[in-house]
Amino acid sequence: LNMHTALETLPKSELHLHIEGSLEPELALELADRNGVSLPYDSLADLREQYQFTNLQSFLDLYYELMGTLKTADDFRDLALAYFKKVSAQGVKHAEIFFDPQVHVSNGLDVNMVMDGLLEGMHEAKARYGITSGLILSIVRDMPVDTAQSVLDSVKNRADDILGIGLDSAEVGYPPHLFTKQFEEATALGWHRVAHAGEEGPASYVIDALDNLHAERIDHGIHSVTDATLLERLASERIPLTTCPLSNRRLQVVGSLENLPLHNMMEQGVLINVNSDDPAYFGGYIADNYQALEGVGFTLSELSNMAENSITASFISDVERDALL
Ligand code: ES4
Ligand code: ZN
Repeated sequence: LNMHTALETLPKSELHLHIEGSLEPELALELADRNGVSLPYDSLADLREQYQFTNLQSFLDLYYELMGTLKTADDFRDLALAYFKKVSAQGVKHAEIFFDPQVHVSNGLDVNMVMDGLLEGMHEAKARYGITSGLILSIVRDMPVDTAQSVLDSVKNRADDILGIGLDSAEVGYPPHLFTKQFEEATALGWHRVAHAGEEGPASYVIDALDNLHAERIDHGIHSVTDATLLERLASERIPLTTCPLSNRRLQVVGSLENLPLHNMMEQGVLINVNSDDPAYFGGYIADNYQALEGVGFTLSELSNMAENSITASFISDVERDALL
């Protein structure tokens, strides 16, 4: 068994995946055509040239624009199924996937329709590929707080269809505590709590997410490395970091993969796992992220450890988890 295949077959969970970030350019153009959405690109080649990002915002601009091609429940089902089909060949047994309802609502869609489409795809993925999954409603932190509150209000009556609440989008200037009330309400609904922090923002935002949102996992979190006390806390409280190597490189959060502080944080006892973030934008799905780390010297034993961490860090029941480990 060569290394490449070994990394594809390692049983793993994906815990940091924006389902809209799995929208491949081909599908975006097909949906634009089908749904009568006009995009300022003449061709696939023209669109492909837009995927050169200099920071988080330069990516978000394209990501939000292409999200506008998603219009119907079938579009969301097809999007989810295309993702699950890809990762079914990459060892993924379970996925906890983000969606950005505020953006869909601002595009005129009904959040319940979006969820129905995604849940149908997730249900079908269980039947076809045996992959279990859950939905994380992610707050888009650079949109007005009342738009976050209003999507929460719209889905409260179907709280069991949602696994958790998240926090994503442009980080700097939008500290976690702005959403304390929404995270409290989510907790009352029985949802788990995660938050993007320490991607472009500082370690203090990670602390903010832990103290004020009571986040159970931190998405990215790599800037935690600048604060030794925080690293000790992440280790002792067993707060996993869902890291995304290809994302960090493509958004120039790090100059090169060698500069990612993963070894450092693992040595301090922080639970690190590997994810794709927005695979259609960053040059690869989850196994490609494992392979990229292998390319900069991570051993099979370290990578297996991270795959095992991804299952430990998931929100599935102990019974389901034991079956995967
Ligand atoms: C995202 Cl890479 C990343 N960071 C923050 N928010 C996001 N939403 C989608 N991808
Ligand atoms: Zn993300």
